[in-house]
Amino acid sequence: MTPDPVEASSGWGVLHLFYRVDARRADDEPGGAKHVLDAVERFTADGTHQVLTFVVLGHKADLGVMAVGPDLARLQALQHDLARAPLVPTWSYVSLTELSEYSATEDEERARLAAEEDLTDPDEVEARLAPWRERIAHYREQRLHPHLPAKRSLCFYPMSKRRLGVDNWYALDFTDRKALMAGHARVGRTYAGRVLQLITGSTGLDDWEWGVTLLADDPAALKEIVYEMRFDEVSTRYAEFGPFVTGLVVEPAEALRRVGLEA
Ligand code: 76R
Repeated sequence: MTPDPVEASSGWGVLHLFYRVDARRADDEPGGAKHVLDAVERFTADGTHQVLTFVVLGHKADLGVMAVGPDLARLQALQHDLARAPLVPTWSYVSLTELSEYSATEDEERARLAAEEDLTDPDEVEARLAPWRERIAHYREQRLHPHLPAKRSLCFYPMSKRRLGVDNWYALDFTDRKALMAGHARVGRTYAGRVLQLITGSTGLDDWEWGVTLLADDPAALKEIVYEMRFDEVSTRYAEFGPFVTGLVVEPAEALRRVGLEA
């Protein structure tokens, strides 16, 4: 029986699951990979729920599964189905996709066009605002309802904004936070095309405030963007980080082969 769907009023559910292969069980129970492939197949069958599988570098885990979709009950069912495989859970992270509270508004874009490009003629302004609106709509849609892209490498880490003495992000005015985030976004945009980021919110849901999933074909880009952001005030003064996990993104069947699970 399929449980009743549980959908958030805004945003999709995101589950990062990390496992070690139980080598003894894998040897004793051949076909362990099939449990995983069946679970993924069931989860993604509707064409909306998506999975990225990755093999993990280092001993924090062997296999990572990032699952995304509207129905939290379906995400839990995937987690439960995976429990049949010869896998030992090592870590997990729960979050929801979300829109940023700091995105530029149309009035701000209008003001920017006037200030930076001296554009005030209504027709010219409208000619620039139309594609801007379309780009923003597309961007917001991708943030809330992402299509998980196929890049070769990935890193995941949770983070929070600091609340310590004078460095308390939550004690800042919205205007100050917005200005700081604009600086952050400026750095981020220089990585457009090289690094895809999925920032998913987990305040109240898991131990940190956001999950950060970065995807890139070039693993060096993962290191460079995180390094460069450390010098940006939002990270320098206000960021706290959890553990980092790095993996190589591969199709589920191939990921299972690489960690020693046969179908
Ligand atoms: O409006 C927007 O959504 C775009 C501006 C933007 C916001 C609001 C943005 C752009 N980010 C935003 C929010 Mn980000 N981001 C991180 C990390 O390791 C570190 O120091 C930080 C981890 C990276 C690498 C990254 C990359 N960002 C956030 C938030 C929520 C903050 C809040 O709400 O208080 C976090 C935790 C966070 C962290 N960010 C970008 C990037 C990149 C590459 C961009 C440009 C994306 C683009 O323009 O396509």
